Amino acid sequence: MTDGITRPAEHPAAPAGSLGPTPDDRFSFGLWTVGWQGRDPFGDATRPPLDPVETVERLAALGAYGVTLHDDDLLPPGTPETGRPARIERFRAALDRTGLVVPMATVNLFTHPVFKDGAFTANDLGVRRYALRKTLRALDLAASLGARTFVVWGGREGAESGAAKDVRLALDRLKEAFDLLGEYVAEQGLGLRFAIEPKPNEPRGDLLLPTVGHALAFIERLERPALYGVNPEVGHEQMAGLNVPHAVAQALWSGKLFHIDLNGQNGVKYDQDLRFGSGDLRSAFWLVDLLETGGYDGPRHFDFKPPRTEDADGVWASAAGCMRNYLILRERSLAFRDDPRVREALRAARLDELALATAPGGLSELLADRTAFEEFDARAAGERGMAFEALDQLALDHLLGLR
Ligand code: XLS
Ligand code: MN
Ligand code: MN
Repeated sequence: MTDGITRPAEHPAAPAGSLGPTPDDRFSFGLWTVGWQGRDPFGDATRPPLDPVETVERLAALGAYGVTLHDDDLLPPGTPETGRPARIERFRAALDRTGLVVPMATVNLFTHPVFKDGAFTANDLGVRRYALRKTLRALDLAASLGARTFVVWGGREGAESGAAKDVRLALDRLKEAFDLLGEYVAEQGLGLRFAIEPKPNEPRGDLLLPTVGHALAFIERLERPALYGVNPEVGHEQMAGLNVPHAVAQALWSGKLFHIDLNGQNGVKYDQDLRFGSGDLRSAFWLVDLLETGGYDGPRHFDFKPPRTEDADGVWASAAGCMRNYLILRERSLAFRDDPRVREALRAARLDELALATAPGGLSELLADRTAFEEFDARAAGERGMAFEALDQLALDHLLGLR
């Protein structure tokens, strides 16, 4: 019989200091993340509400650089107009005191019953106009707090049944809304860019703009495409069974990775919002490797939910874990990229060849080159191994800390 407590040999502690986050690491957290009270479809809250000022102080103490928010996180619905300035000032004073910044803000278009059929694509015209006005106010709030990015997650833009939503018309309304918001930002000189956050489902049966690819295609149909990018969330792409680093790489390649929501997810199921590093650790490794080597210089934003099993200490342990796991993976990625054996394995896997243009001399040169086709030994190329397995094993060794 086991007593349930394994006692492995003592491991040397991870190098202290190198894994302590600092503001230079650009870690940020949403007020709604650590502030989640644990209310889910089956159970009540397990934690008391968290004061945004306390969140700012705790995050600063943990080494984060930024805090993000929905309009309603700071100004709960029902806050009288006259009560808004005092709440904002109290929050701003905490930011000033701690040096924390607000790199991103967003709008809640999903909690209130008015948004039960969506916001910008609600069938009810009045709801759509109300949603736009609420968002314009949230844009002003974001700009006044110094945010540079405005995330829009279409929380309830979707449907549960076929005839309930004419998707082509809904996309017309979605474009109309984004174009109006873009016009406002440009005319008011708010200095904000939009990051559209895709998600395949939940809370609606099916959501519009379900994946990064859908969002990238949609952006190109807008009047001011340069104003819009994407905010991929790790778990959301995984809910659709997709490869997160691939999605993020395409966003980067398109110049559209304006922001990112980091968290953990175990495969195709409900939106788990686990601590970053939970779930698919290999995918998290490649994602960190991509962000660190791919030229992304935006915030590393955690959109996670400390499980409802946790008390306040557990909440902050969970937040610290997100940052620690990112830093561990960053350290592992650096070790991988620095290893001469890896560089050799990359060459053996012909990654340097992938970097060469396929037909630098253009179409006529390609057509004239007999070695490209008539004399090309397709059989030999088909027989040649690509050496990917050895390369991937090196990566796994590094990820597991064996190199
Ligand atoms: C929900 C989304 C949400 C957005 C911000 O699934 O992740 O938290 O990031 O509204
Ligand atoms: Mn999520
Ligand atoms: Mn998110």
